Amino acid sequence: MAKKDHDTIAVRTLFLSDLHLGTRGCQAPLLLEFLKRYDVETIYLVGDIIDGWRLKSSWYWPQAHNDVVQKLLRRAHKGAKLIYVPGNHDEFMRDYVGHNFGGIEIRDTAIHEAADGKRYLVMHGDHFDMVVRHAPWLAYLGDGAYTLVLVINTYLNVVRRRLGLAYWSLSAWAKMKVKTAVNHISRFEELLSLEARRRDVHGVICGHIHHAVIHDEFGVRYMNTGDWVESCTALVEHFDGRFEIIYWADELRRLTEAEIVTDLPQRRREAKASAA
Ligand SMILES: [Mn+2]
Repeated sequence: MAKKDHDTIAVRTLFLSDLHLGTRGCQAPLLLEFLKRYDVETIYLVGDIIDGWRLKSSWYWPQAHNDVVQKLLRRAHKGAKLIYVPGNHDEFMRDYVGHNFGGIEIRDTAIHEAADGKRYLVMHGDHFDMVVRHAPWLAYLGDGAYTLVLVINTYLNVVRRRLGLAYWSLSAWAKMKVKTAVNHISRFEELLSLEARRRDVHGVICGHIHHAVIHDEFGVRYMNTGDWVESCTALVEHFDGRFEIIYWADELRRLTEAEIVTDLPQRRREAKASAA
Protein backbone atom coordinates (compact mmCIF):
# COMPACT_ATOMS: atom_id res chain seq x y z
CA MET A 1 0.00 0.00 0.00
CA ALA A 2 1.29 3.44 -0.93
CA LYS A 3 2.12 5.75 1.97
CA LYS A 4 -0.62 8.32 2.48
CA ASP A 5 0.41 11.88 1.71
CA HIS A 6 -0.50 14.05 4.67
CA ASP A 7 -2.44 17.25 4.21
CA THR A 8 -0.12 20.21 4.40
CA ILE A 9 -0.73 23.22 6.59
CA ALA A 10 -0.26 26.52 4.76
CA VAL A 11 1.20 29.50 6.61
CA ARG A 12 2.65 32.77 5.36
CA THR A 13 6.01 32.70 7.13
CA LEU A 14 8.06 30.22 9.10
CA PHE A 15 10.80 31.15 11.56
CA LEU A 16 13.25 28.47 12.68
CA SER A 17 16.34 28.78 14.84
CA ASP A 18 18.81 26.75 16.85
CA LEU A 19 18.59 23.54 14.82
CA HIS A 20 22.22 22.77 15.74
CA LEU A 21 22.72 20.49 12.74
CA GLY A 22 25.99 18.65 13.20
CA THR A 23 25.35 17.78 16.84
CA ARG A 24 23.82 14.67 18.38
CA GLY A 25 21.24 16.83 20.14
CA CYS A 26 19.59 17.97 16.90
CA GLN A 27 16.12 16.44 16.49
CA ALA A 28 16.47 16.19 12.70
CA PRO A 29 13.89 13.41 12.06
CA LEU A 30 11.20 15.40 13.92
CA LEU A 31 12.22 18.54 12.05
CA LEU A 32 11.92 16.72 8.70
CA GLU A 33 8.43 15.58 9.62
CA PHE A 34 7.58 19.17 10.54
CA LEU A 35 8.96 20.60 7.28
CA LYS A 36 6.94 18.06 5.27
CA ARG A 37 3.72 19.23 6.92
CA TYR A 38 4.15 22.97 6.50
CA ASP A 39 3.74 24.78 3.23
CA VAL A 40 5.25 28.27 3.47
CA GLU A 41 5.97 31.31 1.32
CA THR A 42 8.95 32.59 3.30
CA ILE A 43 11.36 30.87 5.67
CA TYR A 44 13.65 32.73 8.04
CA LEU A 45 16.53 30.72 9.48
CA VAL A 46 17.26 32.65 12.67
CA GLY A 47 20.76 31.38 13.50
CA ASP A 48 22.57 28.38 14.99
CA ILE A 49 21.36 26.31 12.05
CA ILE A 50 24.64 24.44 11.57
CA ASP A 51 26.76 24.03 14.66
CA GLY A 52 30.27 24.91 13.51
CA TRP A 53 31.74 24.78 17.03
CA ARG A 54 30.93 21.09 17.42
CA LEU A 55 31.76 20.19 13.83
CA LYS A 56 35.25 21.57 14.36
CA SER A 57 35.97 19.19 17.24
CA SER A 58 34.08 16.08 16.10
CA TRP A 59 32.42 15.43 12.78
CA TYR A 60 28.82 14.30 13.17
CA TRP A 61 26.71 14.52 10.05
CA PRO A 62 24.13 11.74 9.61
CA GLN A 63 21.77 11.43 6.63
CA ALA A 64 18.85 13.11 8.44
CA HIS A 65 20.93 16.29 8.86
CA ASN A 66 21.72 16.22 5.15
CA ASP A 67 18.02 15.74 4.40
CA VAL A 68 17.14 18.88 6.35
CA VAL A 69 19.60 20.95 4.30
CA GLN A 70 18.36 19.36 1.06
CA LYS A 71 14.75 20.03 1.98
CA LEU A 72 15.44 23.70 2.69
CA LEU A 73 17.38 24.13 -0.56
CA ARG A 74 14.58 22.43 -2.49
CA ARG A 75 12.06 24.85 -0.97
CA ALA A 76 14.18 27.78 -2.19
CA HIS A 77 14.44 26.15 -5.62
CA LYS A 78 10.65 25.75 -5.78
CA GLY A 79 10.16 29.47 -5.19
CA ALA A 80 9.97 29.93 -1.43
CA LYS A 81 11.90 32.92 -0.12
CA LEU A 82 14.68 31.88 2.28
CA ILE A 83 16.56 34.27 4.51
CA TYR A 84 19.39 33.06 6.72
CA VAL A 85 20.45 35.21 9.66
CA PRO A 86 23.49 33.50 11.23
CA GLY A 87 24.02 33.03 14.97
CA ASN A 88 27.08 32.44 17.13
CA HIS A 89 27.36 28.70 16.48
CA ASP A 90 27.28 29.30 12.72
CA GLU A 91 29.18 32.58 12.79
CA PHE A 92 31.35 31.33 9.90
CA MET A 93 28.28 32.20 7.78
CA ARG A 94 28.63 35.83 8.86
CA ASP A 95 31.54 36.11 6.41
CA TYR A 96 28.99 35.62 3.63
CA VAL A 97 26.49 38.32 4.63
CA GLY A 98 25.04 39.84 1.45
CA HIS A 99 25.64 36.65 -0.56
CA ASN A 100 23.11 34.22 -1.94
CA PHE A 101 23.57 30.43 -1.84
CA GLY A 102 21.17 28.44 -4.01
CA GLY A 103 18.40 30.95 -3.37
CA ILE A 104 19.18 31.44 0.34
CA GLU A 105 19.97 35.05 1.20
CA ILE A 106 22.49 35.55 4.02
CA ARG A 107 21.79 38.62 6.18
CA ASP A 108 23.22 39.97 9.39
CA THR A 109 19.74 41.08 10.50
CA ALA A 110 16.48 41.39 8.58
CA ILE A 111 13.21 43.29 8.80
CA HIS A 112 10.15 41.14 8.32
CA GLU A 113 6.97 42.88 7.20
CA ALA A 114 3.94 40.94 8.41
CA ALA A 115 0.64 40.60 6.51
CA ASP A 116 -0.89 43.33 8.70
CA GLY A 117 1.91 45.77 7.85
CA LYS A 118 3.71 45.46 11.20
CA ARG A 119 7.48 45.33 11.00
CA TYR A 120 9.74 43.04 13.00
CA LEU A 121 13.48 42.98 13.51
CA VAL A 122 14.85 39.46 12.87
CA MET A 123 18.15 38.58 14.51
CA HIS A 124 19.68 35.61 16.31
CA GLY A 125 20.29 37.62 19.49
CA ASP A 126 23.71 36.47 20.67
CA HIS A 127 25.07 40.03 20.36
CA PHE A 128 22.94 40.85 23.36
CA ASP A 129 24.07 37.89 25.35
CA MET A 130 26.68 39.26 27.72
CA VAL A 131 28.32 35.91 28.35
CA VAL A 132 28.94 35.30 24.67
CA ARG A 133 29.94 38.89 24.14
CA HIS A 134 32.39 39.40 26.96
CA ALA A 135 33.54 35.88 27.80
CA PRO A 136 33.24 33.66 24.69
CA TRP A 137 35.27 30.94 26.40
CA LEU A 138 32.44 30.56 28.93
CA ALA A 139 29.97 29.92 26.12
CA TYR A 140 32.38 27.42 24.59
CA LEU A 141 32.37 25.59 27.90
CA GLY A 142 28.62 25.25 27.38
CA ASP A 143 26.43 22.46 28.67
CA GLY A 144 29.33 20.17 29.61
CA ALA A 145 30.18 22.59 32.42
CA TYR A 146 27.19 21.66 34.55
CA THR A 147 27.98 17.93 34.40
CA LEU A 148 31.58 18.68 35.21
CA VAL A 149 30.61 20.77 38.23
CA LEU A 150 28.45 17.91 39.52
CA VAL A 151 31.39 15.49 39.29
CA ILE A 152 33.78 17.96 40.88
CA ASN A 153 31.28 18.62 43.66
CA THR A 154 31.15 14.93 44.58
CA TYR A 155 34.95 14.68 44.92
CA LEU A 156 35.17 18.07 46.56
CA ASN A 157 32.80 16.97 49.31
CA VAL A 158 34.70 13.73 49.89
CA VAL A 159 37.80 15.85 50.51
CA ARG A 160 35.88 18.36 52.63
CA ARG A 161 34.54 15.53 54.83
CA ARG A 162 38.02 14.14 55.40
CA LEU A 163 39.16 17.59 56.41
CA GLY A 164 36.20 17.80 58.79
CA LEU A 165 34.51 20.55 56.81
CA ALA A 166 30.74 20.91 56.30
CA TYR A 167 29.03 19.69 53.18
CA TRP A 168 28.82 22.36 50.51
CA SER A 169 25.22 22.44 49.43
CA LEU A 170 24.76 21.64 45.79
CA SER A 171 21.03 22.31 45.92
CA ALA A 172 21.59 25.85 47.19
CA TRP A 173 24.06 26.37 44.42
CA ALA A 174 21.64 24.95 41.82
CA LYS A 175 18.82 27.18 43.07
CA MET A 176 21.06 30.21 42.77
CA LYS A 177 21.98 29.13 39.23
CA VAL A 178 18.32 28.78 38.22
CA LYS A 179 17.55 32.22 39.60
CA THR A 180 20.47 33.64 37.65
CA ALA A 181 19.24 31.87 34.50
CA VAL A 182 15.76 33.37 34.87
CA ASN A 183 17.27 36.84 35.28
CA HIS A 184 19.43 36.16 32.29
CA ILE A 185 16.45 35.29 30.06
CA SER A 186 14.53 38.34 31.22
CA ARG A 187 17.55 40.61 30.64
CA PHE A 188 18.05 39.12 27.18
CA GLU A 189 14.39 39.68 26.27
CA GLU A 190 14.55 43.25 27.57
CA LEU A 191 17.68 44.10 25.57
CA LEU A 192 16.23 42.72 22.35
CA SER A 193 12.97 44.58 22.90
CA LEU A 194 14.95 47.79 23.47
CA GLU A 195 16.80 47.21 20.21
CA ALA A 196 13.47 46.81 18.36
CA ARG A 197 12.26 50.08 19.89
CA ARG A 198 15.49 51.81 18.95
CA ARG A 199 15.00 50.67 15.34
CA ASP A 200 11.41 51.88 15.44
CA VAL A 201 9.76 48.55 14.60
CA HIS A 202 6.82 46.74 16.18
CA GLY A 203 8.84 43.91 17.66
CA VAL A 204 11.69 41.46 17.48
CA ILE A 205 11.98 37.83 16.35
CA CYS A 206 15.01 35.96 17.68
CA GLY A 207 16.39 32.66 18.95
CA HIS A 208 19.60 31.80 20.82
CA ILE A 209 18.29 31.09 24.34
CA HIS A 210 16.19 28.03 23.35
CA HIS A 211 13.08 29.43 25.00
CA ALA A 212 10.06 29.86 22.71
CA VAL A 213 7.70 32.62 23.78
CA ILE A 214 5.54 35.51 22.52
CA HIS A 215 4.93 38.48 24.83
CA ASP A 216 4.76 42.27 25.03
CA GLU A 217 6.36 42.70 28.45
CA PHE A 218 8.91 45.27 27.33
CA GLY A 219 6.70 47.60 25.30
CA VAL A 220 7.10 45.85 21.94
CA ARG A 221 6.32 42.34 20.79
CA TYR A 222 9.07 39.86 21.71
CA MET A 223 9.01 36.52 19.88
CA ASN A 224 11.50 33.70 20.30
CA THR A 225 11.38 30.68 17.99
CA GLY A 226 12.84 28.23 20.55
CA ASP A 227 14.96 25.35 19.26
CA TRP A 228 15.17 21.85 17.74
CA VAL A 229 17.43 20.35 20.39
CA GLU A 230 15.03 20.12 23.31
CA SER A 231 11.68 21.82 22.74
CA CYS A 232 11.16 21.30 18.94
CA THR A 233 9.39 24.61 18.48
CA ALA A 234 8.86 26.96 15.56
CA LEU A 235 7.25 30.34 15.06
CA VAL A 236 4.74 30.74 12.24
CA GLU A 237 2.93 33.75 10.83
CA HIS A 238 -0.58 33.08 9.54
CA PHE A 239 -1.99 34.87 6.50
CA ASP A 240 -3.67 37.52 8.66
CA GLY A 241 -0.39 38.52 10.36
CA ARG A 242 -1.13 36.54 13.53
CA PHE A 243 1.86 34.74 15.05
CA GLU A 244 1.84 31.38 16.78
CA ILE A 245 4.40 29.07 18.37
CA ILE A 246 4.16 25.49 17.16
CA TYR A 247 5.12 22.90 19.77
CA TRP A 248 5.81 20.18 17.22
CA ALA A 249 5.82 17.14 19.52
CA ASP A 250 2.32 18.03 20.79
CA GLU A 251 1.12 19.04 17.34
CA LEU A 252 2.33 15.80 15.78
CA ARG A 253 0.50 13.74 18.43
CA ARG A 254 -2.70 15.73 17.80
CA LEU A 255 -2.44 15.40 13.99
CA THR A 256 -1.69 11.68 14.11
CA GLU A 257 -4.64 10.99 16.42
CA ALA A 258 -6.97 13.01 14.16
CA GLU A 259 -5.78 11.08 11.11
CA ILE A 260 -6.26 7.70 12.75
CA VAL A 261 -9.86 8.68 13.56
CA THR A 262 -10.66 10.01 10.05
CA ASP A 263 -8.99 7.07 8.37
CA LEU A 264 -10.89 4.48 10.36
CA PRO A 265 -13.84 3.78 7.96
CA GLN A 266 -11.39 3.65 5.04
CA ARG A 267 -9.17 1.20 6.91
CA ARG A 268 -12.14 -1.00 7.77
CA ARG A 269 -13.12 -1.15 4.09
CA GLU A 270 -9.53 -2.03 3.16
CA ALA A 271 -9.41 -4.72 5.82
CA LYS A 272 -12.68 -6.22 4.57
CA ALA A 273 -11.50 -6.09 0.95
CA SER A 274 -8.24 -7.86 1.74
CA ALA A 275 -10.02 -10.47 3.87
CA ALA A 276 -12.48 -11.22 1.04
MN1 LIG B 1 23.05 30.98 19.67
